Amino acid sequence: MKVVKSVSKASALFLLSLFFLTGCDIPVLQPKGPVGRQEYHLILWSFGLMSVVVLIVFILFAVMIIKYRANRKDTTNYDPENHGSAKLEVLWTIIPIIIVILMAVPTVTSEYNLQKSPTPSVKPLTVEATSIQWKWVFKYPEQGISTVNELYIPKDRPIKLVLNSQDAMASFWVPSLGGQIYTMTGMNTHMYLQADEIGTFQGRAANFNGKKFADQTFDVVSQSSSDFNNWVQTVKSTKPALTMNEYKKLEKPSVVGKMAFSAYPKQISNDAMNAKFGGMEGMPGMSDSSESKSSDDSAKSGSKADDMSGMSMKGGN
Ligand SMILES: [Cu+2]
Repeated sequence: MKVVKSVSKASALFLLSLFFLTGCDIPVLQPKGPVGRQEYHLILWSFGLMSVVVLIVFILFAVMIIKYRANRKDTTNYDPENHGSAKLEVLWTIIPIIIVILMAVPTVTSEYNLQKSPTPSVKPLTVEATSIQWKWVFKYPEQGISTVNELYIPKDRPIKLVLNSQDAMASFWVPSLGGQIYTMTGMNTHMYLQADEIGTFQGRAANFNGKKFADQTFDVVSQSSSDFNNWVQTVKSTKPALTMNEYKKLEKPSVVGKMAFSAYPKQISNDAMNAKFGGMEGMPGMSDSSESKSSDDSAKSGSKADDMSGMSMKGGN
C-alpha cells in the first residue's frame, strides 16, 4: 500500500531526526535481525498513524478555538439547542473504526507471523532460557552445554527460545533482535530470534522482579556458524560441568557474572523444571475443588523431586 509506505517513511524520518537530535542509542530503532525488523516496522506504522491523528486533532482544535471564539463579530452560527446531527454521528463513529482497523490488522498479523520461524528453510537452534533472580541460565539441549548471562548464537540461523522461570516472573528482551516475552514457573513460553549481523547485543529482564532487577542483564554474542561451533567445542573441552550443587547456588537470589559449563544435569531442563513446579495444574486457583486432589498429589511428587542430592549428572567432571 502506497499510503502505508509514505506514512512509514515519514515516521521513520521523524524518529531518525529525534534519534540524531538526542544523540542516544535506541537499539529498537536499529534492528539487527528479521524479528526486530518486523517489530520496528510495526512501531513506525503505529507511530506514523498516531501522529496523523494527533496532527488532525490539533489542527481542528486550533480551527475551533479561532472560529468560535467569544469575541467574534458574527455569533449567528452558534446554536445551543443543536443536537442529533446524523452526519456528525456517522463521521465520528466511522473514523475511529477505520483507525482501529488500520492499527489492529498489521498488529495481529505480525503477532501471528512472529510465532513462526523467521527463516523456515534453516533448522532452528533450540536454546532453553531460565530466569532466576537476578540472572539468566541458558541451556543448549542439542550441544549439551549451558551458560549463565551469555547467549552465544550462530548468525543467520533462527534461534528457537524455550523460556521459563525458576522464581519470580521475568521478561526476556534483546532490544536489537526483538522481544519481549514473559518467563514464568511451570510453563514454557516460546520466541524466535535471529541475528543477521556479527556482534554483541545487550539483553535484559524487562519485568520488575525485585531489588537487583536492573542487574539481570546478559550478552548475546552473534558469530559465524563456524565460530559458534568452535565456541561449543571450547566450552566442552575447557569448562567444568554444571553440578546440581552449583545450580543450587545459582537458584538463590544473587547477581553473578558470566559462566559457561560443558554439561548440565537433566533435572534442570525446562520440561523437567516445569514438571517439578506441577505445571498449570499445580498453581493455586487454576483448578476447581474436584481437581484439587490431583494437584495435591502432584505437589507431593514435586517435593520428592526437590530432594536432588545424589542424583546422577549428565556428563560429569
Ligand atoms: Cu503488561
